[in-house]
Amino acid sequence: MIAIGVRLGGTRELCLLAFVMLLAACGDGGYGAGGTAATAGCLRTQTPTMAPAPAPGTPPAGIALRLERIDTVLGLSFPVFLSAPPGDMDRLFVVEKGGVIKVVDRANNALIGTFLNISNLVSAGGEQGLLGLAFDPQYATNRRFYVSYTDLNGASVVARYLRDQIDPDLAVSTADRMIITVAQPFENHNGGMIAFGPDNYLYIGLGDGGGGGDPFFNGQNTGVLLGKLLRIDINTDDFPNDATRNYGVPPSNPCVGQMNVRGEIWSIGLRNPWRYSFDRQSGDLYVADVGQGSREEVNVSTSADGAGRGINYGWNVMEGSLCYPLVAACSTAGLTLPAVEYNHGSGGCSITGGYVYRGAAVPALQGTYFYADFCLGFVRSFRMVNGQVNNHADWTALNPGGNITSFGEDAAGELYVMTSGGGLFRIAPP
Ligand SMILES: [Ca+2]
Ligand SMILES: [Ca+2]
Repeated sequence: MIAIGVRLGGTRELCLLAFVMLLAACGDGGYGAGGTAATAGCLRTQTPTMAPAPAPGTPPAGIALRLERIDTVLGLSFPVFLSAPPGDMDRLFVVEKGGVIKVVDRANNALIGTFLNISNLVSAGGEQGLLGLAFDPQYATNRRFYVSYTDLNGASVVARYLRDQIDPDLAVSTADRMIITVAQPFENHNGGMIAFGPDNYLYIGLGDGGGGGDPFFNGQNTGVLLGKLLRIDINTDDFPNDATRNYGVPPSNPCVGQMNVRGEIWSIGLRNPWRYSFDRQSGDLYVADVGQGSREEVNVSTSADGAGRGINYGWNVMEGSLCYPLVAACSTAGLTLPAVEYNHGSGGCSITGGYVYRGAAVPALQGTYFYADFCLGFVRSFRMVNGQVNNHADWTALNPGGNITSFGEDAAGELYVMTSGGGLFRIAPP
């Protein structure tokens, strides 16, 4: 039985008790204070206007969904992610926070085996662990995949591994290449999501470094990588003399060539972008950023609008659409506000971002984005239509019970939801 400390009033003590608050909107000891918005010339300066999202209602009439339990024989320990290689309709790869990736037969939900076990490299306390997995777009031919974890020093690491040359259900146990290591000042807010964009660059989400309130103002500091969404080219090495950085910086990144600004930056102003995703059809970017003590948020940036390029998502000048801290006045100039947010008043604590549905099992769900709350365990959805939130809905039939750590998307575009207690479910028609 895993103890879950529920956040009440946002006190630091309760957050420390909540050691499995993986997504943790925790740590607000009150010593943070709102920062000043970044002024780097490479960032977007226009503040988009958006009508307030409607409150969630009942699901659209005529669409019924259920959770199909698939963890029955898997014995999962704290699953935090699920993915599959492009085009692989036969298998699911489930990431356990402790450092193990398991392979599951998609047809009968049977455990095929352990794909990779790097638990000896991973610190797995609190929000730490093996947190992300991304298969190379050319995985079928180059056998490469990428993992994101906190190492034994607590630093955020992205490393490349290879599938075994013979056995497709097994990975080579040692890393093929270390991609990047970013030191973390605190144990919380590690981000950890990694995903290839439609441009085949690797996007890396990093939280603000933690501690509560962003005490070092990393979110708005364009000279550091924490509190950012990064975009890198994993097929080159622009830093041949630096063993800790083995990647390229795409020349099309917004801040390349700017003085004192990290070229890896794609978006800034993030607190803990625990999960984000690209709509596999449209390329639109959905970033769910975990809030401090008041607001949880989903940000949507269309492909036509650059899919997050140069966007300042606001933290720690703002938390959602509120100034941070609440008592302060702030300017929204240059900041992009969320498409959807919800507050902590009803027990919500930490957003778990999901995916836009592009599967085949429920055609009426096409284009619908799902998200959840870690504490409340609700699953909600909405659709973006002409830049506005439509059909915002609360799916009581999809509440799995327990703490929702993540969604997953398989090669066919079907979606999954999982819980810290080991539950794994497919979102399915009745
Ligand atoms: Ca290098
Ligand atoms: Ca924000």
